[in-house]
Amino acid sequence: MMPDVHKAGFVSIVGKPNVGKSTLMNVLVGERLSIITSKAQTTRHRILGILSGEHFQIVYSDTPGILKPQYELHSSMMRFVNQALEDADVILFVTDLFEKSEEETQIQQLKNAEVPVILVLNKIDLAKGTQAEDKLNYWKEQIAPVEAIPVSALEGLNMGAVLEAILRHLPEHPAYFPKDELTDKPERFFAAEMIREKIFLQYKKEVPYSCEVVITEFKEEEDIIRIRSEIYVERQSQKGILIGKGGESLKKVGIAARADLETFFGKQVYLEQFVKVSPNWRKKQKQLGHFGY
Ligand SMILES: Nc1nc2c(ncn2[C@@H]2O[C@H](COP(=O)(O)OP(=O)(O)OP(=O)(O)O)[C@@H](O)[C@H]2O)c(=O)[nH]1
Ligand SMILES: [Mg+2]
Repeated sequence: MMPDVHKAGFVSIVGKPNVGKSTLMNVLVGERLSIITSKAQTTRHRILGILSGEHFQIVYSDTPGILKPQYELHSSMMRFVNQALEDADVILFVTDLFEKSEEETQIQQLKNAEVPVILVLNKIDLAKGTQAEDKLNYWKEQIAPVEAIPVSALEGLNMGAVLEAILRHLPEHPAYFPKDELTDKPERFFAAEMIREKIFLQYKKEVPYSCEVVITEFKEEEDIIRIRSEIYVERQSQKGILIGKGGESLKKVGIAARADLETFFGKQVYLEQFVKVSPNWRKKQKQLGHFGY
């Protein structure tokens, strides 16, 4: 690359739920911006992660996993995916060893993309025999990507190759954001997400999916941040599960979230949690609007 050439562009990370998109973005950016859990549909928003070098700026978009919408919430999530695809200068299509073949529409969309598609095959740390090679060949045949890279985001394997591939296809352009900017989301968003991550990790079945976290107060004082959070569930029975006997379960969420918040913000955190019921919020456009979807 000529030293006086500057490259910049939007790189959208898309793929099915749970393939490791968020893990990959966090490693590529070097920050814990997106929450990660072993459950599908952890990410519900488009989250920018910006990596700036002297001669480049990569604006990653982590996105929700692609699925067939069952609720209004899912439709909003898929709108975030589509917006990220529309903005993309490069598409990072992430799949893993276990993902079954995509639907035909998905394949056509990737095949006909007007921008370069880089295929990232994740979780190769778990590959046996020729599994990774076979999957790579399958995807090369299906979508003819400009590059196909086997990686393990979890173990940081082949991350350099992904960065180099992106830089090869990034357009010449001045930086879009100030070079010290990391993301487009406010502090409150990350606070809410960290609490939601603990809920995803701690509860089973439909409870995590029925939860939404809203930060109603975020007051930064000299040596402490005071955060007031509201956790919305869809039914009264879920409220009981979330809080637990004598408030024990919710307390655990609070302790785990607070530890992460303190690391993230580098400051002591005082966290208040309130649980509320918003019947069937995932199906209600107006309520979703209030929640930022
Ligand atoms: N073994 C292994 N596990 C991984 C790897 N990358 C991610 N994971 C795990 O896969 C699970 C899903 O990771 P995420 O990064 O949340 O996946 P995602 O694609 O963002 O998922 P959604 O947000 O739900 O669409 C987590 O349990 C990760 O720890 C990898 O390279 N190897
Ligand atoms: Mg994710």
